[in-house]
Amino acid sequence: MSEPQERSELDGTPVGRRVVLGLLGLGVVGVVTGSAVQDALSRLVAHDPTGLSQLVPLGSAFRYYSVTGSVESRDASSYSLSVSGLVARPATYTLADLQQLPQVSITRDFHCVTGWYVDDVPWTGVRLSHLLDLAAPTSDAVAIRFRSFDGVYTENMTLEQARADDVLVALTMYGEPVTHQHGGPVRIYAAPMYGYKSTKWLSGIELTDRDIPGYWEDRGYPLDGIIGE
Ligand SMILES: Nc1nc2c(c(=O)[nH]1)N[C@H]1C(S)=C(S)[C@@H](COP(=O)(O)O)O[C@H]1N2
Ligand SMILES: [Mo]
Repeated sequence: MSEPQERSELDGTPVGRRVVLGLLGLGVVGVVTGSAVQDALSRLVAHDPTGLSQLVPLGSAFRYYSVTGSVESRDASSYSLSVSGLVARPATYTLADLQQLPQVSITRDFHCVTGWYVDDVPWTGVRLSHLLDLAAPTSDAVAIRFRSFDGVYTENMTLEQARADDVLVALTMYGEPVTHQHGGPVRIYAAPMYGYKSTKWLSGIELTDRDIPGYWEDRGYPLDGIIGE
């Protein structure tokens, strides 16, 4: 597996990492540092069949990910979300438009495919299925391509997956507007799927006639990304 290029913006160094690495018999402490160690360890644990992951203190902290260095901030005056492609009614939503649509709350564990997770994260937002209903996908539409205003990140999902009740265009996290670091003002939260499916800094929802691999799918991550599969 190629080295993921996710960059963690988390500077802190968890206590006990060397101990943990030692426990796992991993001899690479000298050649990797900082978040690289954490990511390597996360991946190792994620794929470790021994159950050691339960002993390792990786849970309960978000890592902030961006595949680009820094991302411009957008707020109520500069944010917009387009719904386009194979739809009868293309639309562009401001943040206020999204806030006026019916809001749904979900609390779930957040799982990155590299092994870290956070328990019981509360989100609110508009069901993606609601925006899809408003857009009226044509009969050719089978999938979605998400875009980010970071200018680089893309994601994909089948229309069927996107219509699940627990896939949100998320506006709040922990009861507050989604912060810039977490992909605000608007990001996807796709509860059934690993974190990479939850596009941050969401700018576009494009209906397509095939499931086009996104940024991480092009780098080997599963096309579906369902947690546990
Ligand atoms: N635009 C964008 N969205 C993204 C990513 C990214 O790098 N850029 N990383 C993904 C991955 S791999 C994960 S685990 C989550 C992390 O969300 P967080 O940064 O809020 O913790 O965002 C996902 N969405
Ligand atoms: Mo991730």
